[in-house]
Amino acid sequence: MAIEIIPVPDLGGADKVEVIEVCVAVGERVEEEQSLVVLETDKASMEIPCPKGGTVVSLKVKEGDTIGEGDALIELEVAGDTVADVTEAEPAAEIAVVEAPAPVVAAPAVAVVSKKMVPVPDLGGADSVDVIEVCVAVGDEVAEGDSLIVLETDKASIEIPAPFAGKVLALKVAEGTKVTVGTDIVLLQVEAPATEVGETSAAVVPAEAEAAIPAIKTPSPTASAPVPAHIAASGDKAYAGPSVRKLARQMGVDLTEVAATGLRSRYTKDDVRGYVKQLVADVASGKLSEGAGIPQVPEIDFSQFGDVELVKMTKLKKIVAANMTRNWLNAPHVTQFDEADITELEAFRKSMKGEAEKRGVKLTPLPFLLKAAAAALAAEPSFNASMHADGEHIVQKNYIHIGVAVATPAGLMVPVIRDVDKKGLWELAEESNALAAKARAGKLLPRDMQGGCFTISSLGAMGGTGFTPIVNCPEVAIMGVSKAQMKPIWNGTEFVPRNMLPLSVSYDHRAINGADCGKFFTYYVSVIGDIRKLLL
Ligand code: CAO
Repeated sequence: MAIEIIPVPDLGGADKVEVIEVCVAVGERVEEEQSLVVLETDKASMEIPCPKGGTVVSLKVKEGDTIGEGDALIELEVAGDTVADVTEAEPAAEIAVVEAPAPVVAAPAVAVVSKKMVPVPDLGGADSVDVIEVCVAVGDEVAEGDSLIVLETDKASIEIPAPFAGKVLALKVAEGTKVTVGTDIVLLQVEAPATEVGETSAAVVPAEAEAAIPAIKTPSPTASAPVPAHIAASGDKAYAGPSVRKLARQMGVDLTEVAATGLRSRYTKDDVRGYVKQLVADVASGKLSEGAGIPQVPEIDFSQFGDVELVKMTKLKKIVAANMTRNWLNAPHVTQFDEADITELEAFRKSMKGEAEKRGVKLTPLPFLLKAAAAALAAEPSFNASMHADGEHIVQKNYIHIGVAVATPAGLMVPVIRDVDKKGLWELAEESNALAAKARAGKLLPRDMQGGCFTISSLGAMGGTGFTPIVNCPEVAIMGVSKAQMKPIWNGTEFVPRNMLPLSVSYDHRAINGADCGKFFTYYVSVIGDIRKLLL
């Protein structure tokens, strides 16, 4: 038996993502491909499968953690002895030089070089001190000097910095516990030559590391010297450590607006995150629109009119709601409507059904719509652009990637098909089938949803005669497809039955003017009406 750390695999470009569900428990036997955790970005949720079978020894993440590629997910006991044991059950500060685990499916190997325990340094005489904040989580990369924990005496709060850079393998303290000099704080995985670390004895901080830990003096009650930056005066006023202030700065949060819930009115990272979450929710629900000059929708107690129940929104639905509000408010929308005659297209598509079956692919109108969109984007480049953030430029794109809106149980997702102009109809059919299936299974990766130039939202299978889709910013246009139906069309001498497809195009009027849309749409409709034009 051997113990392996299963890391977060390639997340397709996502940097830090949130753990929204841990699907396994310590002691549980897991099979290969069984989901370990569910991660959620602002675009999608994805399940991370176990690359091999084994028994869960320990969990390295919990719900709410933010993790990235290569971070430890779980410790797994597997058959075989190819991987060295790196469990926490080993003597904590004993230095082990172990080989990198054998590569697992789609996951980068974690090279554990050595482990060092970081203890509480000299506290300048303070005895038993409260841990009021743990600033790191298992899997975090810390740089030398980053705060590990915050201690609090009755006179001051003290941030204990990491004496060296490394990755947090295990936390030895928790908020609310008491520590004293020498108490273990965290076990760090550090990269150092084996010979150097091999000499370090157990439970003793290396001399060079100890030297790096400043002796932190607790100010005496009468001290009049300026309070060091990492020591905030206590009292009635709420205060925050550097890590919390840094987070607040990164998120553009003014701490004076935030309610502090930590010990002795101290701000915690969760206070900052909670504040931002609430803001987002308020924007999505319209509560926060007053400040933007938009009249607020009154909050009503609907139970006065009849029976009601509150249904929790999924995180994805909340994100989609916030994005829709953002896009609707940022892009001045215009929507234009037209109908395309798809009588010939449908006849051709139906004639290809047998061939489609042989290829094991479903040939709907969608690949044709995609192909025509690529042709129209090339013909009318103002549609294949984005507003530059500087407000002074347009970003003109020389590639054609098109998103397809897919309704999934968790909410709306828009996977992107790349280089639509270079792909054939069969390839587009296969790819759109596969991406829609992946979206519905909650398996889309961030890279599957990035880089779109234009979006097609097809409600054709459901019905409707037309709708006004919201532009998927920073794209500048989106097409809405409704249900095709036979209609009597005047051909100049008589009414003839034609299969008419209702289409709408919403565009950002900052980037596209009405005449551009007229050209784009007319060309699009003519190509869909006669797909031989795609060959020209
Ligand atoms: N008119 C008439 N019939 C249509 C049609 C249209 N415009 N579009 C598709 N159909 C038919 C298909 O041909 C298929 O019938 P057959 O099997 O007889 O050929 C049937 O409807 C079902 O198609 P489908 O939905 O499985 O496949 P699709 O390629 O048309 O669409 C997808 C794929 C992913 C776009 C769709 O399933 C989906 O999720 N649509 C929802 C998008 C959405 O929610 N948009 C709103 C976003 S808010 O702006």
